[in-house]
Amino acid sequence: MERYYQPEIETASREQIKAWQDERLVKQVRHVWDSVPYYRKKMEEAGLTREDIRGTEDLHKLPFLSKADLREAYPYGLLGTELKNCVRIQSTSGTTGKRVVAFYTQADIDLWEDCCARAITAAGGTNEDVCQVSYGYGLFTGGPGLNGGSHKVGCLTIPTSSGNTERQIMFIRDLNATILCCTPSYAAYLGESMKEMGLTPDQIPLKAGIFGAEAWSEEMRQSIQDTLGIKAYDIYGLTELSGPGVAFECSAQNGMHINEDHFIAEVIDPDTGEPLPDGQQGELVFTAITKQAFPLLRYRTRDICVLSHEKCCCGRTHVKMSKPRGRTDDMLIIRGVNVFPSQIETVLLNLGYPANYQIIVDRVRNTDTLDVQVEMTPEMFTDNMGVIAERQKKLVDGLRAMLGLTVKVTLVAPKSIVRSEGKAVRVIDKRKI
Ligand code: DLL
Repeated sequence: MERYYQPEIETASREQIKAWQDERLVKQVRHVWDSVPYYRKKMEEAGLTREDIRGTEDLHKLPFLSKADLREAYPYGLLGTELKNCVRIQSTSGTTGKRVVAFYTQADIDLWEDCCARAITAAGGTNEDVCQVSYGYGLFTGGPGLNGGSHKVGCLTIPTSSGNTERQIMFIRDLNATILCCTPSYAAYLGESMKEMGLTPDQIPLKAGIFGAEAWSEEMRQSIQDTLGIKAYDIYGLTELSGPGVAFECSAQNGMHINEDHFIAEVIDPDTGEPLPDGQQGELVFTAITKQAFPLLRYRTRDICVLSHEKCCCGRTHVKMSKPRGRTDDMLIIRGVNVFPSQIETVLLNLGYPANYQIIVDRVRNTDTLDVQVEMTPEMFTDNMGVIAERQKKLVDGLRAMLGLTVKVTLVAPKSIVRSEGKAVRVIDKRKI
């Protein structure tokens, strides 16, 4: 039987959801107009006043916010309340430019943790469960968000944070952890390590995993489920909007329900900014309608996905987003062809390789080159060059069929690609353009 953390919200009628969104959007726009001069100026430049937004039908009139705005307004320019009302900051792991700093009131933390509690409950979590949170704790939102959600559900929470793989496995086994929260790449690494220790899925007490913070393919889900003997659920979110739990997967495991009582989702054409209908792929844009301290309106996530309002068998009524296939900014353009790392991952896993790979992009004599370094499993490892060449050819053929592009494949020895404890680094782009 499907369980919900907040059934009256999660299974509300579409009319009710729209009514909440209409009312909250109008209130939020007025609040932002009055308290965030940076955004008010953007609205004025678009010829809008606070009275022009009368409901969700008017949402498309509002100007977009982008990461560039967040950098420009750093640190306090988008604050929606007095600093004395804020109790926490979190920050992105951004490697370029200024970090994004997001602010939270206690009410913002509460709603964020509620969203994470919905995700844990959807994955089957109850107060009888032991939930090991192996996302990083600190400025990264993964640890604190799932930790809060786990408390709300009443799970016994093990805040291991990321890293120290031996200790992770010790706690899973000694304390009978039933739910594991971490990035999918770290889950795969934990699985690989347990297998090496001779543990079979039935000797691992885990029953479910809540994995997100990076793109991962269906094939990778299958492989993690098989190694750990669990059901693996996707969870999505971003620091700018609170953190994990903006959307989460249910028992149907085919897309994530967006918590629409807090976030209005749109998919737009990334080039023209025009909203796209259900089923069409584009960039995901969110409007936070309940958050006080960091009330972002029409924030462009750069994540590429598809929305679906189709009825879900789990009983939840909130719109579903597909697994993001990547970000507009991690889409590679190789000799004019669009390539997402997730497409490469699909081919590798379908041909029986583990999700340990790295994509190296370069430009040699004005031509883009793409070298996919793929790790062999210990069982595959051989020094027979003929066998290796044959395997590489199969991979090149598979990738050509998927991408429409001939790329180089290099098979490398087991354990030669660095394992990640947080978000995996899949692409190294050496082009200087
Ligand atoms: O990654 C929040 C999070 C923590 C989500 C733990 C899920 C679990 P940021 O560091 O701000 O926040 O990165 C946000 O990560 O825009 C996506 O590109 C990517 N991302 C997050 N979840 C998923 C997912 C956290 N399930 C950025 N699938 C987002 C694919 C994801 N990409």
